Amino acid sequence: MHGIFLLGTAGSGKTLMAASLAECLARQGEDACMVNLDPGVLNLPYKPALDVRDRISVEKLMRDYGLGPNGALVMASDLLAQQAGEINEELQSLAPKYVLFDTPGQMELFAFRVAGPYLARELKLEGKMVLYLFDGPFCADPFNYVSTLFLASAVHLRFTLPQVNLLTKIDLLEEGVVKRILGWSRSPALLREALAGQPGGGASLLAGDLFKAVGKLRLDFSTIACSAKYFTNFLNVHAAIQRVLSRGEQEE
Ligand SMILES: Nc1nc2c(ncn2[C@@H]2O[C@H](COP(=O)(O)OP(=O)(O)OP(=O)(O)O)[C@@H](O)[C@H]2O)c(=O)[nH]1
Ligand SMILES: [Mg+2]
Repeated sequence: MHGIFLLGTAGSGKTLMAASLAECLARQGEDACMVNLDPGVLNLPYKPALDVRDRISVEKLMRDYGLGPNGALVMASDLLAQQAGEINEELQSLAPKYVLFDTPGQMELFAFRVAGPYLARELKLEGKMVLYLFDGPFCADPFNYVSTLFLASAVHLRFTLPQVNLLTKIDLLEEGVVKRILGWSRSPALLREALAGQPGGGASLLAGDLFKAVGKLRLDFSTIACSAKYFTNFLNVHAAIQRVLSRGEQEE
Protein backbone atom coordinates (compact mmCIF):
# COMPACT_ATOMS: atom_id res chain seq x y z
CA MET A 1 0.00 0.00 0.00
CA HIS A 2 1.45 3.33 -1.15
CA GLY A 3 0.31 6.83 -0.17
CA ILE A 4 0.24 9.82 -2.49
CA PHE A 5 -0.39 13.23 -0.93
CA LEU A 6 -1.74 15.85 -3.31
CA LEU A 7 -0.68 19.32 -2.29
CA GLY A 8 -0.84 22.74 -3.88
CA THR A 9 -2.24 26.21 -3.33
CA ALA A 10 -6.02 26.80 -3.12
CA GLY A 11 -7.73 25.97 -6.39
CA SER A 12 -4.61 24.49 -8.02
CA GLY A 13 -6.60 21.35 -8.88
CA LYS A 14 -5.82 18.84 -6.10
CA THR A 15 -9.31 17.42 -5.84
CA LEU A 16 -9.89 16.96 -9.57
CA MET A 17 -6.38 15.54 -9.95
CA ALA A 18 -7.08 13.01 -7.18
CA ALA A 19 -10.31 11.93 -8.91
CA SER A 20 -8.72 11.70 -12.37
CA LEU A 21 -5.65 9.91 -11.10
CA ALA A 22 -7.79 7.29 -9.35
CA GLU A 23 -9.68 6.77 -12.61
CA CYS A 24 -6.44 6.49 -14.58
CA LEU A 25 -5.00 3.97 -12.10
CA ALA A 26 -8.22 1.94 -12.22
CA ARG A 27 -7.97 1.84 -16.04
CA GLN A 28 -4.44 0.42 -15.66
CA GLY A 29 -5.88 -2.28 -13.42
CA GLU A 30 -4.43 -0.79 -10.22
CA ASP A 31 -6.79 -0.16 -7.35
CA ALA A 32 -6.65 3.17 -5.61
CA CYS A 33 -8.79 4.53 -2.85
CA MET A 34 -9.39 8.14 -2.02
CA VAL A 35 -9.09 9.79 1.37
CA ASN A 36 -10.52 13.25 1.83
CA LEU A 37 -8.49 15.17 4.41
CA ASP A 38 -10.17 18.50 3.64
CA PRO A 39 -12.65 19.24 6.45
CA GLY A 40 -13.92 22.35 4.64
CA VAL A 41 -14.84 20.93 1.23
CA LEU A 42 -18.53 20.95 0.28
CA ASN A 43 -18.70 18.79 -2.85
CA LEU A 44 -16.32 16.13 -4.08
CA PRO A 45 -16.14 14.76 -7.63
CA TYR A 46 -15.30 11.30 -6.21
CA LYS A 47 -16.56 8.96 -3.53
CA PRO A 48 -13.95 8.83 -0.76
CA ALA A 49 -13.27 5.54 1.04
CA LEU A 50 -12.51 7.68 4.08
CA ASP A 51 -13.73 11.19 4.69
CA VAL A 52 -12.42 13.36 7.49
CA ARG A 53 -15.76 15.22 7.49
CA ASP A 54 -17.36 12.08 8.99
CA ARG A 55 -15.24 12.66 12.07
CA ILE A 56 -14.66 16.40 12.24
CA SER A 57 -17.39 18.95 11.58
CA VAL A 58 -16.33 22.53 10.94
CA GLU A 59 -19.89 23.76 11.74
CA LYS A 60 -19.89 21.94 15.07
CA LEU A 61 -16.50 23.41 16.01
CA MET A 62 -17.84 26.87 15.17
CA ARG A 63 -20.87 26.30 17.41
CA ASP A 64 -19.08 24.54 20.29
CA TYR A 65 -16.08 26.87 20.52
CA GLY A 66 -17.59 30.12 19.26
CA LEU A 67 -15.12 30.18 16.36
CA GLY A 68 -15.39 31.87 12.99
CA PRO A 69 -15.04 29.77 9.81
CA ASN A 70 -11.28 30.25 9.56
CA GLY A 71 -10.62 29.53 13.23
CA ALA A 72 -12.75 26.39 12.97
CA LEU A 73 -10.85 25.27 9.86
CA VAL A 74 -7.54 25.72 11.68
CA MET A 75 -8.85 23.69 14.62
CA ALA A 76 -10.28 21.02 12.31
CA SER A 77 -6.94 20.67 10.55
CA ASP A 78 -5.08 20.43 13.87
CA LEU A 79 -7.48 17.70 14.99
CA LEU A 80 -6.41 15.62 11.97
CA ALA A 81 -3.36 14.56 13.96
CA GLN A 82 -5.61 12.58 16.32
CA GLN A 83 -7.08 10.62 13.44
CA ALA A 84 -3.89 8.77 12.50
CA GLY A 85 -4.75 5.59 14.44
CA GLU A 86 -8.27 5.26 13.03
CA ILE A 87 -7.17 6.08 9.50
CA ASN A 88 -4.44 3.43 9.76
CA GLU A 89 -6.95 0.82 10.92
CA GLU A 90 -9.39 1.57 8.13
CA LEU A 91 -6.69 1.61 5.47
CA GLN A 92 -5.33 -1.73 6.65
CA SER A 93 -8.78 -3.25 6.18
CA LEU A 94 -9.15 -1.74 2.68
CA ALA A 95 -5.52 -2.45 1.64
CA PRO A 96 -5.56 -0.93 -1.88
CA LYS A 97 -2.37 -0.57 -3.90
CA TYR A 98 -2.54 3.23 -3.77
CA VAL A 99 -4.14 5.65 -1.34
CA LEU A 100 -4.66 9.15 -2.73
CA PHE A 101 -4.87 11.83 -0.05
CA ASP A 102 -6.76 14.96 -1.08
CA THR A 103 -5.59 17.73 1.26
CA PRO A 104 -7.23 20.96 2.51
CA GLY A 105 -7.81 23.82 0.09
CA GLN A 106 -5.82 26.20 2.25
CA MET A 107 -2.50 24.43 1.95
CA GLU A 108 -0.92 26.10 4.98
CA LEU A 109 -3.43 24.35 7.25
CA PHE A 110 -2.05 20.98 6.23
CA ALA A 111 1.54 21.63 5.20
CA PHE A 112 2.67 24.41 7.51
CA ARG A 113 1.09 23.39 10.80
CA VAL A 114 1.98 20.28 12.80
CA ALA A 115 -0.85 17.90 11.89
CA GLY A 116 -0.15 17.33 8.18
CA PRO A 117 3.49 16.22 8.40
CA TYR A 118 2.68 14.30 11.62
CA LEU A 119 -0.16 12.42 9.94
CA ALA A 120 1.97 11.69 6.87
CA ARG A 121 4.69 10.29 9.13
CA GLU A 122 2.37 8.17 11.25
CA LEU A 123 0.48 6.46 8.44
CA LYS A 124 1.57 2.88 7.93
CA LEU A 125 2.31 2.79 4.22
CA GLU A 126 5.11 1.07 2.33
CA GLY A 127 5.88 4.09 0.22
CA LYS A 128 4.84 7.72 0.45
CA MET A 129 5.24 10.62 -1.92
CA VAL A 130 3.97 14.13 -2.59
CA LEU A 131 2.46 15.30 -5.86
CA TYR A 132 2.80 19.08 -5.79
CA LEU A 133 0.52 20.96 -8.15
CA PHE A 134 1.71 24.07 -9.98
CA ASP A 135 -1.36 25.94 -11.23
CA GLY A 136 -0.58 26.24 -14.95
CA PRO A 137 -2.28 29.54 -15.85
CA PHE A 138 -0.88 31.15 -12.66
CA CYS A 139 2.65 29.95 -13.42
CA ALA A 140 2.68 31.43 -16.93
CA ASP A 141 4.14 34.53 -15.26
CA PRO A 142 7.79 33.93 -14.30
CA PHE A 143 7.40 35.70 -10.92
CA ASN A 144 4.47 33.46 -10.07
CA TYR A 145 6.43 30.43 -11.23
CA VAL A 146 9.32 31.28 -8.89
CA SER A 147 7.04 31.84 -5.91
CA THR A 148 5.27 28.53 -6.61
CA LEU A 149 8.62 26.74 -6.85
CA PHE A 150 9.54 28.28 -3.52
CA LEU A 151 6.33 26.95 -1.96
CA ALA A 152 6.95 23.52 -3.49
CA SER A 153 10.42 23.54 -1.90
CA ALA A 154 8.95 24.59 1.47
CA VAL A 155 6.49 21.70 1.23
CA HIS A 156 9.40 19.34 0.57
CA LEU A 157 11.13 20.71 3.66
CA ARG A 158 8.01 19.96 5.75
CA PHE A 159 7.39 16.42 4.52
CA THR A 160 10.83 15.30 3.29
CA LEU A 161 9.11 12.79 1.03
CA PRO A 162 9.95 12.08 -2.61
CA GLN A 163 8.13 14.71 -4.63
CA VAL A 164 6.98 15.10 -8.22
CA ASN A 165 5.76 18.48 -9.39
CA LEU A 166 2.82 18.66 -11.78
CA LEU A 167 2.16 21.66 -13.98
CA THR A 168 -1.63 21.42 -14.11
CA LYS A 169 -4.51 22.74 -16.25
CA ILE A 170 -2.37 22.83 -19.39
CA ASP A 171 -5.57 22.56 -21.48
CA LEU A 172 -6.00 26.24 -20.56
CA LEU A 173 -2.58 27.20 -21.94
CA GLU A 174 -1.14 27.48 -25.43
CA GLU A 175 1.47 24.85 -26.23
CA GLY A 176 4.23 27.47 -26.46
CA VAL A 177 3.47 28.70 -22.95
CA VAL A 178 3.64 25.16 -21.53
CA LYS A 179 7.02 24.66 -23.24
CA ARG A 180 8.26 27.98 -21.85
CA ILE A 181 7.32 27.05 -18.26
CA LEU A 182 8.88 23.58 -18.59
CA GLY A 183 11.98 25.32 -19.96
CA TRP A 184 12.18 27.39 -16.77
CA SER A 185 11.95 24.22 -14.69
CA ARG A 186 15.01 22.81 -16.50
CA SER A 187 17.15 25.81 -17.25
CA PRO A 188 18.06 28.59 -14.80
CA ALA A 189 19.33 30.66 -17.75
CA LEU A 190 15.91 30.63 -19.45
CA LEU A 191 14.19 31.67 -16.24
CA ARG A 192 16.71 34.47 -15.63
CA GLU A 193 16.06 35.72 -19.15
CA ALA A 194 12.28 35.68 -18.60
CA LEU A 195 12.61 37.51 -15.29
CA ALA A 196 14.91 40.13 -16.80
CA GLY A 197 12.27 40.83 -19.45
CA GLN A 198 9.68 41.71 -16.80
CA PRO A 199 9.02 45.21 -15.50
CA GLY A 200 10.09 45.80 -11.88
CA GLY A 201 13.89 45.35 -11.76
CA GLY A 202 14.09 44.87 -7.96
CA ALA A 203 11.51 42.08 -8.00
CA SER A 204 13.39 40.44 -10.89
CA LEU A 205 16.62 40.38 -8.90
CA LEU A 206 14.86 39.02 -5.83
CA ALA A 207 13.08 36.33 -7.86
CA GLY A 208 16.42 35.41 -9.49
CA ASP A 209 18.04 35.09 -6.04
CA LEU A 210 15.14 32.99 -4.76
CA PHE A 211 15.49 30.70 -7.74
CA LYS A 212 19.24 30.40 -7.14
CA ALA A 213 18.60 29.54 -3.49
CA VAL A 214 16.16 26.80 -4.50
CA GLY A 215 18.71 25.53 -7.04
CA LYS A 216 21.32 25.23 -4.28
CA LEU A 217 19.02 22.90 -2.36
CA ARG A 218 19.58 20.40 -5.20
CA LEU A 219 16.07 19.06 -4.88
CA ASP A 220 15.56 16.34 -7.39
CA PHE A 221 12.13 17.50 -8.61
CA SER A 222 10.83 16.48 -11.98
CA THR A 223 8.00 18.53 -13.49
CA ILE A 224 5.30 16.99 -15.67
CA ALA A 225 2.79 19.09 -17.59
CA CYS A 226 -0.72 17.61 -17.47
CA SER A 227 -4.45 18.24 -17.44
CA ALA A 228 -6.74 16.52 -14.95
CA LYS A 229 -9.70 17.56 -17.03
CA TYR A 230 -8.59 15.75 -20.20
CA PHE A 231 -6.15 13.21 -18.70
CA THR A 232 -3.34 14.77 -20.77
CA ASN A 233 0.07 13.16 -20.09
CA PHE A 234 -1.36 10.87 -17.44
CA LEU A 235 0.78 7.98 -18.64
CA ASN A 236 3.83 10.08 -17.77
CA VAL A 237 2.36 10.98 -14.40
CA HIS A 238 1.67 7.29 -13.71
CA ALA A 239 5.21 6.32 -14.78
CA ALA A 240 6.73 9.02 -12.54
CA ILE A 241 4.70 7.79 -9.56
CA GLN A 242 5.80 4.20 -10.17
CA ARG A 243 9.42 5.27 -10.58
CA VAL A 244 9.48 7.28 -7.36
CA LEU A 245 7.70 4.65 -5.28
CA SER A 246 9.73 1.72 -6.62
CA ARG A 247 12.95 3.65 -5.97
CA GLY A 248 11.85 3.91 -2.33
CA GLU A 249 11.34 0.14 -2.19
CA GLN A 250 14.83 -0.49 -3.61
CA GLU A 251 16.42 1.85 -1.07
CA GLU A 252 14.85 0.01 1.90
N1 LIG B 1 -9.55 23.33 -17.35
C1 LIG B 1 -9.12 22.70 -16.26
N2 LIG B 1 -9.67 22.97 -15.07
C2 LIG B 1 -9.23 22.31 -14.00
C3 LIG B 1 -8.19 21.35 -14.06
N3 LIG B 1 -7.96 20.89 -12.81
C4 LIG B 1 -8.83 21.52 -12.01
N4 LIG B 1 -9.60 22.39 -12.71
C5 LIG B 1 -10.66 23.28 -12.22
O1 LIG B 1 -10.08 24.17 -11.28
C6 LIG B 1 -10.98 24.41 -10.21
C7 LIG B 1 -10.31 24.01 -8.90
O2 LIG B 1 -10.07 22.63 -8.94
P1 LIG B 1 -10.07 21.72 -7.63
O3 LIG B 1 -9.76 20.35 -8.06
O4 LIG B 1 -11.26 21.95 -6.82
O5 LIG B 1 -8.80 22.39 -6.90
P2 LIG B 1 -8.35 22.22 -5.39
O6 LIG B 1 -6.88 22.49 -5.35
O7 LIG B 1 -8.83 20.92 -4.85
O8 LIG B 1 -9.16 23.41 -4.73
P3 LIG B 1 -9.39 23.68 -3.17
O9 LIG B 1 -9.43 22.36 -2.46
O10 LIG B 1 -10.69 24.42 -3.12
O11 LIG B 1 -8.23 24.54 -2.80
C8 LIG B 1 -12.23 23.58 -10.51
O12 LIG B 1 -13.16 24.41 -11.16
C9 LIG B 1 -11.72 22.50 -11.45
O13 LIG B 1 -12.72 22.01 -12.33
C10 LIG B 1 -7.61 21.08 -15.35
O14 LIG B 1 -6.70 20.26 -15.53
N5 LIG B 1 -8.12 21.79 -16.42
MG1 LIG C 1 -9.89 20.49 -3.08
